[in-house]
Amino acid sequence: MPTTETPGAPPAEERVFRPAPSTVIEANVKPAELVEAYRLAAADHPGYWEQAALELEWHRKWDAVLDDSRPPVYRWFPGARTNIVHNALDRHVHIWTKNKLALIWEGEAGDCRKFTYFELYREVNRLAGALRALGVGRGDRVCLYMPPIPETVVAMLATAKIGAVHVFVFAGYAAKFLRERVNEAGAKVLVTADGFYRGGKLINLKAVVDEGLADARPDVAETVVVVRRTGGDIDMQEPRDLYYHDLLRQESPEAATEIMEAGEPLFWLPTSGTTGKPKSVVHSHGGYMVGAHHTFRTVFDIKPTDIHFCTADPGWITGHTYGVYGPLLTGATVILYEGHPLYPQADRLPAIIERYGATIFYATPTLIRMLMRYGPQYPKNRDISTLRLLGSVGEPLGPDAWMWLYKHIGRSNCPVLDTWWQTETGMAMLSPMPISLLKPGSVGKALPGVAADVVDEDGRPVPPGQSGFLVLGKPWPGMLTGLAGDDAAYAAYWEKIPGVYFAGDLARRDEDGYFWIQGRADDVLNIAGHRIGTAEVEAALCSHRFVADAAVIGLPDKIKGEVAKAFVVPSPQWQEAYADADAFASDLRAHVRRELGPIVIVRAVALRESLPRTHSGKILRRVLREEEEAGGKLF
Ligand code: 6R9
Repeated sequence: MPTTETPGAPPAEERVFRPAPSTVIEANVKPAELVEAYRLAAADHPGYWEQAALELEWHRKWDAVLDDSRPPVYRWFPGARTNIVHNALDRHVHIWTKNKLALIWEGEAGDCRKFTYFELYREVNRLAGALRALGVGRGDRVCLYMPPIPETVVAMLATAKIGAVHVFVFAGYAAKFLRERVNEAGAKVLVTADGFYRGGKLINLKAVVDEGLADARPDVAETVVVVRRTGGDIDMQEPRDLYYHDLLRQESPEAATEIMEAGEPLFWLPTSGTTGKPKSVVHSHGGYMVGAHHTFRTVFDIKPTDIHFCTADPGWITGHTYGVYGPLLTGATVILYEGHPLYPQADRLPAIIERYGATIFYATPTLIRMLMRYGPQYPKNRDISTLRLLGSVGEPLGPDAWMWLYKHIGRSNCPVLDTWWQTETGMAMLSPMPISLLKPGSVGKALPGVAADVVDEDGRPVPPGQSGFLVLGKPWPGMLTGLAGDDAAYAAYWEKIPGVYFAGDLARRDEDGYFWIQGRADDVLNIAGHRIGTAEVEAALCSHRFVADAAVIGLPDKIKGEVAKAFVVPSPQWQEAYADADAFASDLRAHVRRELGPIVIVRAVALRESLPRTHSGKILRRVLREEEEAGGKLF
């Protein structure tokens, strides 16, 4: 049962940080407005989201806000018509944002390209025209296998503009994965690049495309549009392969925007797959647009002067929602960068913040931990005082990384917004607001209009402090409209706990309604009948001063059922403090015991230089478990 209280539960995090008075005074959503938002959402859930929808332009208004007559299929804004690109791009060309910077891009070598809304609009229109000329139309899938370059944003928007559906395959995925996704999507056109730079190396992306398409279905990827990024030597196959720039040369800078039904698909996106089997999540023009716009405007508190630095690759949901659509829907300026975050120098990201005056920095715990290893001095020679908000997403941040981010990047002056959400949710669901009291390690409360709860297996809410399943009780506009070609898997989200959406995570909620994510339910440890989230043990390990990063799995144990095994990335100075790895390991075991109580037994500790992660940076505990079963590699 996940409802038992964690034995000897860790001393609840007691630190609380208050926003600066200026943050409160200037916030888009001030305290009284937040109270009112919660009140309205509780009294009239669709009414709350209707107000959010009215912040955008529609070609036809909805017949109803929400059609929930056939759960678990929910249709947001049935009858309404729009196109997300109308709101993200077209409408800016008629207002003051026309000549504002939409996109700032920095290549790994420090080369920079900037696009105003007007320039981006014209480029998107050219590609939209070219795609139409290639026979792509409403509902057709276009596969994007793109590195983080401006043309990637152009390709997403051009595809959506003509009513086609973009299916992004992150450029780090191998040929086989690309082939499977292109086949699954039946994509006639694939947009890619010759290559890109990462960590000082030229990556020949087009070679992977050629390999992936070699035995793809014959009716897919009839055309491959290739952006010249590196000018590297590639094999262009006639008549399949066309250069992007050749294609666009003849095209008009004006193109009509296809007017879509709110529920029509905007994109498919394969989930990053910590469990192995990818699922392609489908999002729509109407609901997703409302969710992305509203949360970006309110949670990220976006102002006309903001420069938003989203470190996520555009190929992940974070890149889609808060790297492309959210910023453009709100008329913000967004920074996109190519390459490795620590190359050519460890302070590359602070250098980007300094160079362009970024005001918001949104990153992942993995990235933050990478920066933390440079110690408290980091980033000493960079002026990052333009920052006013920090965000994190993707994994539990943990109090230690939270504090580091708050102090060293935020100068104890910027709220840390730890946002919990998923590819499936499309938009942030749990998060502090800039005016909230902040608790290091917590993802804050459910946002207004989000009905999150912590329940037991039967769907009964568990008391504060106890661990349970994190569920969403009501539909929300950013939600997935389905999984490509798999209705049963879509329905399964609502079946594990009847009637509510189960996200797969375990959480606790405290007396104040703040959520604490404990990790994936699949990863949970069961020690002597007590269920303990991996995140909790990992956070305890990371609070040790010689631990840079940690992952935990369960080992079978005859008496306890399960005990923990820890994989630890030590910080560089550990060898000065301990005689050997055994001494370090026993201190770590004692440390966890002190932090979490005697029931949490760490049986073994393995020291590692790094942890296996998904491309988007999530720890692959499955791989650690497999290694362990195959004999492990204990140090
Ligand atoms: C946006 C994104 C979703 C899973 C989710 C959860 C984990 C995301 C988190 C977090 C703790 C946070 N997750 N945000 N865990 N704190 N702030 O990452 O989507 O790639 O689909 O992953 O990521 O386990 O269920 P996605």
